[in-house]
Amino acid sequence: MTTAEGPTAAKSGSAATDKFKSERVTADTSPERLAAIAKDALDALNEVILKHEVSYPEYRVFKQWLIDVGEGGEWPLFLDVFVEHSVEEVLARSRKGTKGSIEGPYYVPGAPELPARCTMPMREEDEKATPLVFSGQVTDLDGNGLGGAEIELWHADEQGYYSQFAPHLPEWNLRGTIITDAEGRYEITTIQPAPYKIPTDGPTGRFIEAQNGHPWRPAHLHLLVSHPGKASITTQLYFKGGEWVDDDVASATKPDLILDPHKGEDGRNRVVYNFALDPED
Ligand code: MBD
Ligand code: FE
Repeated sequence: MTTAEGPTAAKSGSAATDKFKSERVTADTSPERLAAIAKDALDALNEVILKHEVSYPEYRVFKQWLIDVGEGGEWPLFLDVFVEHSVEEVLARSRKGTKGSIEGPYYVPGAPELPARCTMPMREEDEKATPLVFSGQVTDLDGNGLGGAEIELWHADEQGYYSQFAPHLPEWNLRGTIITDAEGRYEITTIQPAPYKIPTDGPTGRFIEAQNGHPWRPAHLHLLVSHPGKASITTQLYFKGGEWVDDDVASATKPDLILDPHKGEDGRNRVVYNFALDPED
């Protein structure tokens, strides 16, 4: 949805690009490995052109689309929706603990610290959504509680918007860094987010339309759980029976990551989910 004060593809796309560029990324890839990956990537693209007998007009439209994705700041969005799941799949091969999922384009480090029992930063009147009380324990692979673990939690509001990527929201709305208690436990009060619709007014939206896809992700919570001496886990949690859980445009759901909240006596939805962290790589 695009409203006067709501986000647009161009605005949230360039915000995601600006955030990404401020991070300064590096990788310790050897020149030999880089050369092999670059060659295979180019071979794959050329293979598609030959297979489909791509014409000059089609080639030029492709070139223009690539330019549009860059100018609209949509590379973080496009890549995280259509490619990141494979990178996560590779990482998951070496992990035994809690299942991971993709980070997506809307993580922001440095969210306000909150105690183990807390309410997420949100607007007045409880954010006009179903309250969700999310509790559990962070442990190592042997089940030992990890006190002082950090749970970075970020998610969309009931309209599907993320703070810092939609200009009408307070800076840290629905973003927090929760510190577990001495036993690794936490109880976080937040709200149930809505499904997320990829902006359809930009080049990523046009791409989705062109392949007859839909632009939806199921409602989800994003988490990054970390503790000194342990491997951090970036993951997402979804809601049982929710729309798009079985058809995520970003291919990022897993059976282990689906919550089944139940209404408590106080009318709030409650759910328990525990995290087990692998040892440091
Ligand atoms: C999201 O909220 C998201 O999590 C991903 C992966 C892509 C676009 C929007
Ligand atoms: Fe998301």
